Amino acid sequence: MNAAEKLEALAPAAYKSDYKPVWCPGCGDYSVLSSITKALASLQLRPENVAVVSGIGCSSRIPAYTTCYGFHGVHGRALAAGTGLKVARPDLTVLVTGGDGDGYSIGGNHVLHACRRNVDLTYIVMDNHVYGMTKGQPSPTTEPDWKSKLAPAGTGLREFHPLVVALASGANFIARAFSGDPNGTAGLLAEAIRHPGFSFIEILSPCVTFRPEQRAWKDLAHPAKVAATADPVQAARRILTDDGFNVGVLYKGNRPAFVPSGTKHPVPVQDLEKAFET
Ligand SMILES: Cc1ncc(C[n+]2csc(CCOP(=O)(O)OP(=O)(O)O)c2C)c(N)n1
Ligand code: SF4
Repeated sequence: MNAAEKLEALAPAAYKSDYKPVWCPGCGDYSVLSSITKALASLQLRPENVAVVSGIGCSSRIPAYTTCYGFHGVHGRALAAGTGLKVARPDLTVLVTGGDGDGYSIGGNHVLHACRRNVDLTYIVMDNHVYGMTKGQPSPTTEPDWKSKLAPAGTGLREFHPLVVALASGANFIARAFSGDPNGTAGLLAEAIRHPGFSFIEILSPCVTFRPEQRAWKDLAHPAKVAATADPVQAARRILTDDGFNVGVLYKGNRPAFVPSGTKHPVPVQDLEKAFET
C-alpha cells in the first residue's frame, strides 16, 4: 500500500469549511459550491493540494467556504493571482472563481490573456447576468432590454459572449453548466480540472434577488446534443448558434499547457524566503 492509499477517502463534506455562506436563500452559488466539493471528492484531491482564488462579488466568496487554500483578492484580478500561483506552484490544483462582473467587466483583459497563456488551471464563472453584490447593476452579459434602476430603459447594449471570446483567445477546454444540476456540474468540473491547460467553465447561476426571473432557467437548460469537439471551427459554429442554455463540454482542445522555462518547479519555500531577504 502506498502513502496515498493510506490516506482516508474524502467525502464532499471534507471540502466544506465551517463558515456558513451569506448568500441569499435560493442563490445559485450554493449549488456551485456543492458541485465544486463533489468534483474535488470525485478526483480525491487533498484540500491542502488545491487552491481556490477569487476576486470580489457574491460568487467570489467561494474560497472561504472551502477547506482548500484560498485567496480572496481584488475585484477583477483573480486570474492574475491564480496564474501566478500556478506558475510558482505547479504541484497545486488551481481553481479561479468569480462572477460575470468580476471576470468580464473589470477583469476582461485578464480573461483574454489567461486563455492565450493556457496555464493549467480551471476558471469557473458563476454568470447571473448582473452585479449581485453591489445591488443589481447590469453586467456585460446582461440582456440589452433588461430594465433596472440604473438602466430604466435597458442598456441597449449587445451582450458579451464569453464562450466565443474564450475560444478565440485560446482556452483549451470550454464548457457551459447550470447550477440547478449540481451533479452534472460536478462532472463537468472534474473533467475541466483533469483536462490540461486553461479550462473555462461558465456556470449559469441565478441571482434570485435581483433577477428572480432567472428561476425559469431550470426549464431552459438542456444537455448539449453533440459530443465535445476538438475542432475550433466546429466549436465556434456551435457556440455562436446555440441558444445559450446548451449545457455540456463544447470544446476540448489539445494545445499543450504553458510551462515557463528556466524555473525550478516547485520553487522551494526556502528559496523564496531567501529572495525576500536580499
Ligand atoms: C476596484 C473595484 N471596483 C468596483 C468594486 C465594486 N464591486 C464589488 S463586487 C462588484 C460586481 C460583482 O458582480 P459579479 O462579479 O458579477 O458577482 P456577483 O456578485 O454577481 O456574484 C463590484 C462592481 C470593487 N469592489 N472594487
Ligand atoms: S445578491 Fe444575487 S448573487 Fe448575491 S447572494 Fe443574493 S442571490 Fe446570490
